[in-house]
Amino acid sequence: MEMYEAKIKSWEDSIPTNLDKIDDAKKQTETFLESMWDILHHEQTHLNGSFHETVEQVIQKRFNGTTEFYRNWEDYENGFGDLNGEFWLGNKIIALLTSIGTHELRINLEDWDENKRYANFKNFKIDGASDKYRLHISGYSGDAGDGMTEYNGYYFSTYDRDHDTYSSVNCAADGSIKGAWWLYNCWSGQGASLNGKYTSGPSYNAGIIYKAWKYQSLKKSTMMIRRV
Ligand SMILES: [Ca+2]
Repeated sequence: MEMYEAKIKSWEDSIPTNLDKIDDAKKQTETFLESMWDILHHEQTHLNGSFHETVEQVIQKRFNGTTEFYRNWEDYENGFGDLNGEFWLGNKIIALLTSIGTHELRINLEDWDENKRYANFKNFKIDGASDKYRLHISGYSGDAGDGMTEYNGYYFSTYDRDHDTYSSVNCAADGSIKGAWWLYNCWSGQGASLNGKYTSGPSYNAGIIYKAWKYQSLKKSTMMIRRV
């Protein structure tokens, strides 16, 4: 999101390169993150029209396909979409937000018949750009099934950046996925792919996929993080 870019840039510029000043760097990072959470909280409050005791930051929201999610590495890095509609907050900011402290992830899902399920993860964090936004996730609970723990430790991939472990194919660009995710093998286990190209109904090809609950694509998904 453009609105964060200036802030991130000023934070990056403020980090000392001298290792003797590593404590200063840590302090500045913490201060920066506090201010980012404040900004995000204001936005969420503005959007929701109410103030929540617990700050939950939505990092992904999809419900009608108006925002194209089949996008490249740079778009996923910087974020895209509309905070009032469908969007991906951006890997850069998600990595920053989860870089200090412990964060939970909650995933809310809905199918085309308005059935709803959820999945919580007690620990959620993604590494920075130099580590290809590698995922760290554990501690599942919920009623959707655990579609995420299998991606723990894997890198983020997009159709133009193949970081999966399947050598002959870029899974993110494969017709059955067409998404951007922490992919390893194209499909295995109870895989999820919540950023797949939107479908107009339940489909086995692309779309919002969360196989731990259903093999066919879903209508809606929301991913949100919370500091604990
Ligand atoms: Ca590959």
